Amino acid sequence: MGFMNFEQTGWQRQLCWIPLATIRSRDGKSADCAGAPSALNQNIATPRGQEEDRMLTLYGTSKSRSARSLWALEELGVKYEHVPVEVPKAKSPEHLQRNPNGHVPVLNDDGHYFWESMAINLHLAEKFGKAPLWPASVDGHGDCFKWSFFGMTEIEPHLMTILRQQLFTPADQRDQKAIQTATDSLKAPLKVLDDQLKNQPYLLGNDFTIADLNVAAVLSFAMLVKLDMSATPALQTWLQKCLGREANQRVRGLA
Ligand SMILES: N[C@@H](CCC(=O)N[C@@H](CS)C(=O)NCC(=O)O)C(=O)O
Repeated sequence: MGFMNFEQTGWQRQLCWIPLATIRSRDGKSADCAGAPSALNQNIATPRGQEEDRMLTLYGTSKSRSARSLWALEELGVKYEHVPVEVPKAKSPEHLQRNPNGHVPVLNDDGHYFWESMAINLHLAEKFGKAPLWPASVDGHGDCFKWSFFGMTEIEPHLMTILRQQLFTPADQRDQKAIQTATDSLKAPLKVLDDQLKNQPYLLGNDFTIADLNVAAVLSFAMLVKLDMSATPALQTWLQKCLGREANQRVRGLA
């Protein structure tokens, strides 16, 4: 079988998009989403050309898409505060002030609020990253945008369809046709990735960049649904390598 053999963590129990959790939050008890700060990374990187006196706060539990922004922060080694807002609290009045969509993650960068996980990561990479994580050239930046948007638009929606069906819909109510359509729709973009990775270790070449982080973070959902990726071995190898990075492993230990 071509299933990825990753340990499944709290995601399955606490998954961010779990409909019941969302319904519960909309039913009231919304109130307070300000958890106690749980993580203060001690590795300090400074924005290029500035002294480090600004404050970064990332809102969102690691059992949500916030994991990808926490991963970016950990890779960058920036000092940040983590407020692990849980998904059912994302629609609370307090959190809606941070993000009118009522979603996590949200980044507060010295009073400026950013939302959308990929935007957060690209912003962080541009501001705090150095080559190779954030490439030196403008064309390299374009490649990071390209792969990140590709991950969000060509891959994530199909994975979410499968995930909602497989993990949150009772077996006898699953829409098998929707699962099959989503699985079929993934074949082409996964082959694009596999082709890109056949002759080079990372998406842009020899080095891990924010593009790899963003696409691998999206594809981490594929493991939760045990997607068969045996037809794309180069992609499998790359995904194992990316998700196994120390910075990502640290995130799995966060609230
Ligand atoms: N496109 C957004 C999606 C964010 C999103 O949907 N986050 C989920 C958690 S993984 C959420 O906050 N859901 C709360 C809700 O729907 O009430 C991103 O990538 O940041």
